[in-house]
Amino acid sequence: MNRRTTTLSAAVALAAALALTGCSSSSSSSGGDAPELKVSGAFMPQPVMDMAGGFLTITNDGDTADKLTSVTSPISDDVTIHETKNQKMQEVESFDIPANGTLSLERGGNHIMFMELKKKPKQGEKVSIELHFEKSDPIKVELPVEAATHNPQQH
Ligand SMILES: [Cu+2]
Repeated sequence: MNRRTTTLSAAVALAAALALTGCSSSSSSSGGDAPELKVSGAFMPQPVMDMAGGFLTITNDGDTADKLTSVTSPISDDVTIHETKNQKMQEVESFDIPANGTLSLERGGNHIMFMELKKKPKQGEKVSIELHFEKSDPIKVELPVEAATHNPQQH
């Protein structure tokens, strides 16, 4: 009788362990159905006029694409996202962030545009921005202000 109880509880414990393992492995292998965004390499070159550009890379580790739809910042009420075509920049509605891909905002290409700066940040300061997406929750980013000519691509 004692032996039967032991066997039963062992079986229950084993089933519970299997259930736990099954659960965690299925959720990690499916990757979820939401974008998983990470921001890296963010900076703002020190502005020389009352406008500034912002640059960063957004990496999406999820199996679902997302879109960068807008950017807000306490430093300007007029923040837009721009692409550069034929050396001219123009405002766009959104930027695609592909599933398992990246969106790069870099000098000479796509960028965040800050107009009518309320104050001109200096090198060494930081500018807060908030990125807004079609699907993901907003992400707050601190942009370090670099030299006016800073360009990480040249390194
Ligand atoms: Cu621009």
